[in-house]
Amino acid sequence: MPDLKSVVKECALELGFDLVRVTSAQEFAWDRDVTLDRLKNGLMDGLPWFNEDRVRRGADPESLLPGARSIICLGLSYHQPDGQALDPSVPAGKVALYAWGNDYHRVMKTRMRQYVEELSGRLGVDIAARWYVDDGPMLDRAAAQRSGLGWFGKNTNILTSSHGSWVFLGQVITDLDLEPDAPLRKTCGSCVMCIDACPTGAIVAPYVIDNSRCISYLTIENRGPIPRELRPQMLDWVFGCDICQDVCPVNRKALTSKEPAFRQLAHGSLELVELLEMSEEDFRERFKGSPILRAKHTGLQRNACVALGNHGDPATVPALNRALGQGAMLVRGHAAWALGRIGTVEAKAALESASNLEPDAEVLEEISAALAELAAGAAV
Ligand code: B12
Ligand code: SF4
Ligand code: SF4
Repeated sequence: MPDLKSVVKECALELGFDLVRVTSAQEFAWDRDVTLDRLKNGLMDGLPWFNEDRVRRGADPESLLPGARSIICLGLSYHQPDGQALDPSVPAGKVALYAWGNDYHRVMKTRMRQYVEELSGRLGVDIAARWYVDDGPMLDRAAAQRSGLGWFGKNTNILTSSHGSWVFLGQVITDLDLEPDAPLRKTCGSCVMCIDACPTGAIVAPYVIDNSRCISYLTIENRGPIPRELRPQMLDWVFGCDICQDVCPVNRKALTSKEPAFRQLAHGSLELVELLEMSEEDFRERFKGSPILRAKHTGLQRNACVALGNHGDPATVPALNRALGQGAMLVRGHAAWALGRIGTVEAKAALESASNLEPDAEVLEEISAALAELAAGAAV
């Protein structure tokens, strides 16, 4: 007769999860204090929903499920071999690997519900449970670390021996009394490759991200303009960023995801001019069911402008000029910046003509800054 924990684990693996470990439902007191400190020091700035109350609730599983005894920590890999190559002569923007397929919140949440039902059936009891995957106050990484599912990398991601950091993390908080697994003893050692590789300097110290410098925040969560000084450092990322994971040696041996829902490579990289010219309706249709919707239509177009400015292809000036004339306010401002970066005679003429017509003060400021850069010869 298999013991309770074996049933819990076998059931998770049979349902397709790649990793499963168990920790107690005790408070995450250390992680709570570290996270509250980060909040106080402005390192989570830009995420108004990530507040003190949320952190306190998330660090206390008992407050999420009265009578909680254990947390079953689950990992689902989204690692894919390289995406499809686009024609190199067409400027394209990169999408972080986690967003190449269907939205993981839905995929994993559905699987977790099935898991709780199946487990209740196998155990012959109606287990009390609540489950989360990046959709509640739980500190997902802290739970994964304490359960030994993986260990904290200096880029703050949870690294696993088998699947690297390319895993989504979920937890089932339950009233089942399970023997906790031990945390791993692994560390990054003296490696600092992710810190050196981060183009915006967002990993301000080992294990510390400054949210408002991270390309992932700037391209996905940020609803306003992207700070001008960070734009050149964002390279061609239009949704999320994988640089600190791509360089990580632990990820070299990561197994590929078995999950078909993540195997939809259509969104590996996106044609930038197409993004810039996409209507709101087309945007919703094209990215239906994808995490990319989170950036919103104007957010993605803003990101496309930044990537086009960094590509510097003169052939994209007409499209940027159209965006400067007809785009949303946020897009017009970033189109002006991109034209300034490209800096051809046509780009300068487009900026000058828009400076006479533009009604919005913030966009006018972007146009003036772009023209001033050109006058200084910085971008020509
Ligand atoms: C807010 C958030 C973001 C923000 C802010 C990032 C940040 N600073 O936390 C932004 C938008 C930037 C972001 C980006 C990404 N995110 Co995010 N994000 C979250 C979210 C909602 C909360 C994270 C959180 O609690 N942050 C607070 C800080 C303080 O936590 P932390 O950095 O983990 O801090 C811990 C460590 O630093 C550690 N620590 C501190 N000092 C020390 C010292 C030593 C020696 C050690 C060992 C540890 C250690 O203790 C701290 C407390 O636990 C979680 C989902 C969730 N509900 O948990 C997903 C989550 C963390 N994100 C995830 C992903 C996939 C990403 C991206 C990879 C997406 C992408 N490709 O663009 C990037 C990665 C960027 C990066 N390098 O972290 C996954 C990570 C999976 C994994 N394997 O780790 C999560 C867990 C979602 C999920 N359920 O799968 N994210
Ligand atoms: S996701 Fe990109 S910007 Fe953010 S910390 Fe990693 S390398 Fe830096
Ligand atoms: S790149 Fe090096 S320091 Fe960064 S998470 Fe990976 S092993 Fe750790």
